[in-house]
Amino acid sequence: IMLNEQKPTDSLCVLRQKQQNLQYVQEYKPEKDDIRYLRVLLYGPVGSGKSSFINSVSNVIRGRMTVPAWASTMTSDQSFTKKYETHKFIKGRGTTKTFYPLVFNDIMGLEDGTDKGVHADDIKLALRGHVRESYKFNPVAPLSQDDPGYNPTPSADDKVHVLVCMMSANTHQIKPSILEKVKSIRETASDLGIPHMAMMTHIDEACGEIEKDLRNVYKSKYVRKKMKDFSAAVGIPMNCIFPVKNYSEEISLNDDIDSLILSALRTMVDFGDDFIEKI
Ligand SMILES: Nc1nc2c(ncn2[C@@H]2O[C@H](COP(=O)(O)OP(=O)(O)OP(=O)(O)O)[C@@H](O)[C@H]2O)c(=O)[nH]1
Ligand SMILES: [Mg+2]
Repeated sequence: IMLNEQKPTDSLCVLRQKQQNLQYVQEYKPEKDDIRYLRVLLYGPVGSGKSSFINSVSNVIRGRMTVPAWASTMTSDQSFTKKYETHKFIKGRGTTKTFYPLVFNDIMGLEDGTDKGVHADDIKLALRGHVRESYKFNPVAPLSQDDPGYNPTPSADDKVHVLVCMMSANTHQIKPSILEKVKSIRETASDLGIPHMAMMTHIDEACGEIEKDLRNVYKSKYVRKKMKDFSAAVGIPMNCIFPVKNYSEEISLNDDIDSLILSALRTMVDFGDDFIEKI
């Protein structure tokens, strides 16, 4: 009998890896009685693609395009997202409908300057679970303990299990005041033992070769340099920074977009789960 031994092509490898990561993420469940959800908190400059990433995850995890409800359709220097909101993803349909035990929190963007955008202190409070659902951020003052939006007694799954910084590859230079905020948030996360990783978005807009073919991402000197500079500026190691392209104008799913999103997602699940196992 002749074995039909075929050398897998690049495409096959990418597809197989994507399928494995998808299954891994879809089947993930925290193994702790008091933790129903693994909670990921996204933060980063205005327009970096936080809300778009949540939409993208929804597409990937559900295996179909979903209504892009949360991202802005325009670019502005002011944050489109203004509230603290938990996003869950529907699993199944009709009577068997539930949610995946992986949730994302979206927040207002970081802006240059002191009284603009989300306050770094608010992100620190969110890490500990003190920010209530639907709290509307106030750029002028961080959440105070007597505000109804303050939750004095967070449960184990109100707390953040993995913190993710979103950066756009399509910006010339990240403003020093934003880098300072990122650094200070990073320190707090590290004091709390919360894992921190980063994603570089808008890679398609930053580099023509990537726009042509997303698989050129690991060959792009430009993106690599962007990631290195960011890594050096805030101290997030290179192997914790993931390049992604969000679903923005596509009308159907795309394996190359999915596979980048899924490698980042799988690492988020692993990092978050390590933290959950520790607490
Ligand atoms: N080409 C491209 N466009 C993107 C990408 N990510 C986001 N966008 C677009 O960038 C714009 C801003 O994206 P949002 O997801 O609203 O950004 P955000 O970080 O939530 O911004 P704020 O809520 O304002 O802080 C939208 O028009 C998105 O469609 C990407 O990877 N590639
Ligand atoms: Mg947003």
